[in-house]
Amino acid sequence: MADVLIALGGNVGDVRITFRKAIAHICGMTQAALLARSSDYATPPWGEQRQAGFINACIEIETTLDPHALLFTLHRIEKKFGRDREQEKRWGPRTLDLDLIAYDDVVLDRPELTLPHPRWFERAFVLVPLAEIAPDRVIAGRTVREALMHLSTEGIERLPGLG
Ligand code: A4P
Ligand code: MG
Repeated sequence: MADVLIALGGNVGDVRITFRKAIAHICGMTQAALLARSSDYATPPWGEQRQAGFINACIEIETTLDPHALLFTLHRIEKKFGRDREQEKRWGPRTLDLDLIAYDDVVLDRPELTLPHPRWFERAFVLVPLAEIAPDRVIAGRTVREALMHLSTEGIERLPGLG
């Protein structure tokens, strides 16, 4: 069993409902157990700033799928929830983005799959939810908590549960 951290993001449609359904699909389609789920956070758009604010969250799962099979499944789930990679810009609006942040301590350096995620420590919208569920997890030699100390969390707001 591998212990995997996945970041969820989106800013088109009812993103919190999309997350809820997507997490159910992730567990169903990857034979995974959900170990932890962060709160949802409202986050200011990063990269391309002229777009709607995002919702972000992180989950920790345990799965038997290998990293490539897992990423393939995550891409299928993104598509199911309306993501169209052909039509979108990098860092632009999207219904659902699923990024693999870490897969056990596996290190991979390929364009189609880099592990740990090459930009995980640059993004408060990933680290704030991640720090809620796995503050002491060591990724590429540093803890999530330590990485977050170097970033501004301005404008990031934890949202109450949907009930
Ligand atoms: N790929 C390689 N390694 C990985 C990995 N570890 N996990 C490849 C996932 N994918 C990986 O990914 C592009 C390609 O990277 C894939 O084909 C995959 O094979 P992508 O997720 O489609 O690309 P992207 O999302 O446009 O770019 P990137 O660099 O992942 O950036 P972001 O940060 O995900 O950009 N602002 C806020 N507040 N919240 C957000 O969630 N998201 C974005 C999107 C911009 N601004 C945002 C947010
Ligand atoms: Mg992405």
